[in-house]
Amino acid sequence: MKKVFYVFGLALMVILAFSSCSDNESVETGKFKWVFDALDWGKGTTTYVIGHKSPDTDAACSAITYAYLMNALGYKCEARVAGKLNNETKMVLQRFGIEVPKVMDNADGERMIMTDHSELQHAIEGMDRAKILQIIDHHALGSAVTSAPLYCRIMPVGSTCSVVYTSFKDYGVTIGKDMAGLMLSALLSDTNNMTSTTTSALDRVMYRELLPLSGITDAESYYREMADSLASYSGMTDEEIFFSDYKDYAAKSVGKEIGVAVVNSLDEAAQVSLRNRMATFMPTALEKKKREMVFAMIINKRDNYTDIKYYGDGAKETVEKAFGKSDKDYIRCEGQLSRKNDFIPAINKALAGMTNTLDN
Ligand SMILES: [Mn+2]
Repeated sequence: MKKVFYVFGLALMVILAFSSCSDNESVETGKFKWVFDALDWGKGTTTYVIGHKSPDTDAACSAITYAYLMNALGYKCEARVAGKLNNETKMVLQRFGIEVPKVMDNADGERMIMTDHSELQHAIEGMDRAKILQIIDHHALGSAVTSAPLYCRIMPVGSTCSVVYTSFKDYGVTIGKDMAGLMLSALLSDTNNMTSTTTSALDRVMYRELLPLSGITDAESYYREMADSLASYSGMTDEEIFFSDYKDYAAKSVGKEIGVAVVNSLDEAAQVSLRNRMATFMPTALEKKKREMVFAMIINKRDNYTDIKYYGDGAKETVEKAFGKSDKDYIRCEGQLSRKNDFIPAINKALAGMTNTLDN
């Protein structure tokens, strides 16, 4: 009799050991998606997923793909964009048959998921009065605060879509052709075709997996098509071009109230024309956005250089301190400067030396 109990006990232990083993395996396939249940989704309420103002391809595509992922996990989400899309993003969405999300300009009282930003300056109006359920990003942590615990995933990788990609993998959601295409395009866009210094090992793994899934056969010519679309500003006013990829930065984070626009060209003629057009508009931009200084980074994507135009009190001194003196009315730098990784840190450093008002 004792022996029977012994055998039974042993069998039970084996079963327990097996079940705990399969528990471990399921960690990788999204066992812990219950963490999302703990968020306050509201009954029957739609949560909006949105990127930063002046949306670029990563801002729009991270919102679309993350909203898709949340819906696949059973949460009612819809993607939104914070303004008109640039021609590159339009081309990408069209290519993969995805509709352009509706524009949302006020988040007051809404349930929100912020992608590709966590800084209120870069968010639509009312984000400080919204219920922010999640932040999915790859920038320095910004000023958004929440009253309830949130789900936050911020990684030092090439694009926010790289972060979204890790969530697809972790929660076991299949990546179809369209989602693969959007995430890959955002990665190519944010990393200048995998050449920028922000490109991480994770980005390269993602690139290898998503390229065949997306059905893109010639990555080089696809990227060229994206770059061409980005640099085509036909029919746009100086103001529309200046604000198509523009960000404000606060004095408390960089030392002065500044605004930085990024524009792209593909040849010297367009470069000269954009330099002049941006210079003409910059005094208006300074007034409109109530900035102390405004800058325009004009990037030649074919020949790999960046011209910096500046406007405002002390702007010339600041930019010369950061990037070297110039005898022209702009400063030329080798390579395609990243606003986030090259320009802002250098300006921050220059302003810190000049004003000593920085707190970090
Ligand atoms: Mn991004």
